[in-house]
Amino acid sequence: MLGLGALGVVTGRRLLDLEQGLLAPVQLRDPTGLSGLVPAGAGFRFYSVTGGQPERTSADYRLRVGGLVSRAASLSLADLHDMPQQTIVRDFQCVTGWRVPKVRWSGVLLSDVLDRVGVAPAARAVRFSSFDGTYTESLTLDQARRRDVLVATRMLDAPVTRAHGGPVRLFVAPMYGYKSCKWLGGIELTKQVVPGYWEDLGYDVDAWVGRSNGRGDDPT
Ligand SMILES: Nc1nc2c(c(=O)[nH]1)N[C@H]1C(S)=C(S)[C@@H](COP(=O)(O)O)O[C@H]1N2
Ligand SMILES: [Mo]
Repeated sequence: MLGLGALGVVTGRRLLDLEQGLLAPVQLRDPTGLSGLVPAGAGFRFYSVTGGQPERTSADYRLRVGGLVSRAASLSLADLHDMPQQTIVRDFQCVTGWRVPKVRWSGVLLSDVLDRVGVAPAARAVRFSSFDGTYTESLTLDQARRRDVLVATRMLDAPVTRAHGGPVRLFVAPMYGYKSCKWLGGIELTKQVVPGYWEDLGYDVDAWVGRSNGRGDDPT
């Protein structure tokens, strides 16, 4: 962990460079810059656009679900654990090229979370925000309803660690890793897709593995 403090500084500096337009476009397409070089175990790499790892304990964690819904909710970890649990085993593929084969993920279907709050007829998309205060992502409502999109509380046969976005992160199996928002804090139903953090910086809004971003990866 010693390296991560220094890494935060480097990453912060790098984001400053991004904001000031000092990096060439090709570097712009390298998500999170240097933080992606940090191995995070099991073949994963550690990503955080803020350079840090925000913390919520199991007791104080809440997932706020609102926007175009009939019953906005604030779900605790216990609420999520009380819902039907789903497990899927799928590869995890980052758009920069690394892939972790056959990762086991467990949690609640995003679709079940949406049913719990009641999606309003006008809603067509879902927007996710991280409690890191910066990262956002989105899906169309149809994508969000897929059976391979999880609000994940377990990953690699253990509770999702803080570094991997715990206690709760999104896992969007058919899409590149940038869709899988870490430190998931909010879900908002919206009229249309709002491009997320990396999409504002040039990545495809649809992030299908093997089809988007001009990459020829095998679908996961
Ligand atoms: N909040 C947040 N979520 C995020 C990111 C991030 O920087 N911040 N990076 C994304 C990218 S590009 C990838 S590949 C995965 C990496 O997950 P990991 O850090 O658990 O390996 O998280 C995704 N979710
Ligand atoms: Mo990524």
